[in-house]
Amino acid sequence: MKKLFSVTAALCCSLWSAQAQNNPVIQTHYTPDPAPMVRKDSVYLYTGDDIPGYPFYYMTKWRVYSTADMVNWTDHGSPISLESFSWAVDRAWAAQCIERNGKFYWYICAQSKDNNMAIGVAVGDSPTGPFKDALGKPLIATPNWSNIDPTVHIDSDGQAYLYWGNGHLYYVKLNEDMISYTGDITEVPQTAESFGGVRGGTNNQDVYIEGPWFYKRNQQYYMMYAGMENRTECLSYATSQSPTGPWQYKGKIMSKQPTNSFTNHGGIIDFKGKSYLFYHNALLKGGGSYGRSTAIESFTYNADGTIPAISISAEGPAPAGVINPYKRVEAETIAKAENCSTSQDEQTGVYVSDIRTGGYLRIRAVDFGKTAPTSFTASLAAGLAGGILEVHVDSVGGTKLASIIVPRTGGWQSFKTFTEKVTAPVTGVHDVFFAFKGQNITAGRKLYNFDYWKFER
Ligand code: FUB
Repeated sequence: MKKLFSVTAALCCSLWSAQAQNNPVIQTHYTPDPAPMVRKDSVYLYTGDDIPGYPFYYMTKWRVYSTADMVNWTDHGSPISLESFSWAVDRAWAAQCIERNGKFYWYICAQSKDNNMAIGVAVGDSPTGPFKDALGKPLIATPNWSNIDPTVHIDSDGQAYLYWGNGHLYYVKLNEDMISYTGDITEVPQTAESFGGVRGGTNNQDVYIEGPWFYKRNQQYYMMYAGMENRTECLSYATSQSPTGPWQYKGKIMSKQPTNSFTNHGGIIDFKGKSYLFYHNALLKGGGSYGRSTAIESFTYNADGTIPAISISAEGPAPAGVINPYKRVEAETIAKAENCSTSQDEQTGVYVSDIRTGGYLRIRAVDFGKTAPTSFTASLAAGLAGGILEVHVDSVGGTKLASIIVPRTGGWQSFKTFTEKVTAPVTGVHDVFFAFKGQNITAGRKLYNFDYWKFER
């Protein structure tokens, strides 16, 4: 009941919701090809890692994030990269992770040594890894450039299906071990009835391009995919009464939207009673068709199970929970970040790095409860003195709660905890802003690294 009250309070608090601008949801890295996975009370988000400025999708690693509230995302770093797959040479492209019997299977695609694209699988004991190449070789390695964009679903009878493909859509039935398959690779026939059109067909027809997302909901199977309109990818979908078709084209989900990206690639989940579409756009500062970022829209299925047309928004979803500030919160749990990035090392794990003057972190829907905190603690590391961490609520220039003047701590990776008094009373649900400031700082130099924070009372 108490939890329900807090969530309701969070959803009703206009102070922070009015200013919210969540999309793209990650601002510290470029995060294309989002693949969400619901597990218990959290959503895990698996993405690629774009490097804008490159003239193609020359990508080298994959990333993982998680959230319990759909707005504050915790960065778990990059557990796998091309280096994790001895057979992979380039193009760390779209991927999806799924759980079976307590193990996590992360299906990826990459360019293999024979210059084709191939699908591999890494396995881990937790959704954030560590992960290890399960086979030491690709799972799908036909001499084919179409072997990209794996999507996987385990049906209610336990049979798992792996779909994938660019231009062509293929599937296999995975064995229970999830790292082998039985039977032939089957190509799904493409017709106007199944996917809106055929490649090379008339210009006004939709067509399956890539990025399939296969799932089941209320006894119906869905295949969302990147279709094509005006030389740009849209998101379209088909449904079926069986996991292997026949598929029936149902139309476009995301069409003619100003994403600024040639590609689109999505995933759909239900979480805490709502439905969410994950997709990518090129709207993060410095982005472009090779600098794409995950964005999210919530939506409601029509009564007959069809998916409505969905427009992109800057706001994204509303909070589906609150943050407890009296427990350690990782600094890399972020709704919005400016002028900073994240890094990881063996000792500390992931932390907020590359912090520059004028930047900030926004954490949404922080529930201070009925009794105000008296002190604030942060774990910070600085190779040079002069940085200041200010804590505000409601906006980056809103009421100041605390301020830490950060001395040299012995190095940029030498984290020390600092505790300061809270100088203004705060109760209830607020957005918290960490403002990055400095005293006599040469323009552009980094201030400090930030590992975690909490309030005490
Ligand atoms: O990110 C590289 C490729 O671009 C993906 O594999 C495709 O789905 C498209 O998004």
